[in-house]
Amino acid sequence: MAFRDELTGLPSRRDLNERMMGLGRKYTIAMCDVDHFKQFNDTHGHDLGDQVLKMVAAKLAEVSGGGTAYRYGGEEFTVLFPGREAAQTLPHLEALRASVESYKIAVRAPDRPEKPEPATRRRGSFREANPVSVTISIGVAERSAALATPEDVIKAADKALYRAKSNGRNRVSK
Ligand code: GH3
Ligand code: MG
Ligand code: MG
Repeated sequence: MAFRDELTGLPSRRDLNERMMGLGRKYTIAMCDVDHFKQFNDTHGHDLGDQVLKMVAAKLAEVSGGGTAYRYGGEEFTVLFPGREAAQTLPHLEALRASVESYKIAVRAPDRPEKPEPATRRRGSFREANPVSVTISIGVAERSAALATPEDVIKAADKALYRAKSNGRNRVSK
């Protein structure tokens, strides 16, 4: 239905599907997934999880190297690079990965702390001293004779993403 994802403002999977129909013979697809995001939600709450997805989406939207980012679903995103070989996209994806890793997320202090805070410290103020961060893993694949359709390339990028996860996460794998 919607071409734009409500939470992140990124174009949606439907838009990606339309775009994939008109691709030429050369393109690269990256599948990006937030690391240990279930644990993040469990620790910090779903609302902060949503803020994290917005932050990650904002970084993805600004990816360099001619890529366009889409929300594929949940905490998974796709970056499409028309006319690019995978090797050309790697520095841009690495910069994206590093940018997410270095982003510090302020955690709101609990509304009712066990120990009352000094009056000077306002309720709900941000605890800048203890920021948290997230990382993403990225799998990359390019169109080739063996991977002739966008579906083939997405599957290969997913396999590369799986390798990025099993090799320790917070990395780009080809
Ligand atoms: P991995 O590093 O292997 O990717 O682990 P993971 O925990 O990120 O993977 P898993 O697939 O187990 O969990 C994905 C989590 O993403 C679970 C789900 O609650 C969360 N999630 C998906 N969509 C949203 C969303 O829109 N908002 C929030 N806050 N969480 C979401
Ligand atoms: Mg996932
Ligand atoms: Mg994940």
